[in-house]
Amino acid sequence: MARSALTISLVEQARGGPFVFWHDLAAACRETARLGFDGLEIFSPGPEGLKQQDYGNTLKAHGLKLAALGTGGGWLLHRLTLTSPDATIRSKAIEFVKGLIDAGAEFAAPAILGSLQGRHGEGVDQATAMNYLADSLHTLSRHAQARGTFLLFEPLNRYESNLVKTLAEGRELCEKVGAGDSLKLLADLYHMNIEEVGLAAELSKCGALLGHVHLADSNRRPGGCGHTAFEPIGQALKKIDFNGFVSAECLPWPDSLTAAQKTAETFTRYFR
Ligand code: LER
Ligand code: MN
Repeated sequence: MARSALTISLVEQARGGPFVFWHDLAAACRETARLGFDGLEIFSPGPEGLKQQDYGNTLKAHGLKLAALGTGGGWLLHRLTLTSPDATIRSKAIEFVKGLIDAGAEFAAPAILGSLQGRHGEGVDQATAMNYLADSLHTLSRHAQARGTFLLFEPLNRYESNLVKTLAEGRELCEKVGAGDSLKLLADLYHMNIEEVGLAAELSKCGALLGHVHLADSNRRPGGCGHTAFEPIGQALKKIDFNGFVSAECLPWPDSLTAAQKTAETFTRYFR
């Protein structure tokens, strides 16, 4: 059965982005637990910034699981990517992700590789960028496996990257990397709404390769506040026995608490 999660950003520079809660981890945990969610996903400035938060104990005190750790702070704050033409930047990006894999592994939670994947153009052609990406995923998923966890790779819509936009392309890349269970796909319903022909059909094709879902409606507002049809999506996840997190990476619209409540209703109705 799918598990439910909300998101929090601890990165001021991500302001305006799709996270339910902002900055106050204790308050976010309190509300997340009160509404009956299973876990919380954290977008942090990186391994060092995360260490300053007593996040493990705070989550535990509220009976919550760490759902996943985002790595996009490495791009947002340091302009690191795995496909930069600059080898020093690529290797710093790898170290950044490894640090978050290690942090997540303490709580059996995966790290997410999303915006840190970068894009082709500006000094790196498509084939080279895809090779850099595949090599990095190989290194990072092996690192995750050695820590007893796995890595999540997230296809992004055309306005955010030009490398891997659909789940089919994501599946192809995972096959090429050949990392087995240590590399899984993250399906972000907002990106999928832009790129896919059919959401439920594409989710069904992922089977056990699907590791995590980002839940947002067509407009990136909380699920239930746009025009995405969640019924067939929920059914598709049930059919593949999805037991990962459906995590609300959505705008705090109209405010954080209402977004959390709306997500709880949508999750209970379609995904429980
Ligand atoms: C960004 O749009 C996104 O969906 C994140 O999960 C990627 O880091
Ligand atoms: Mn996402």
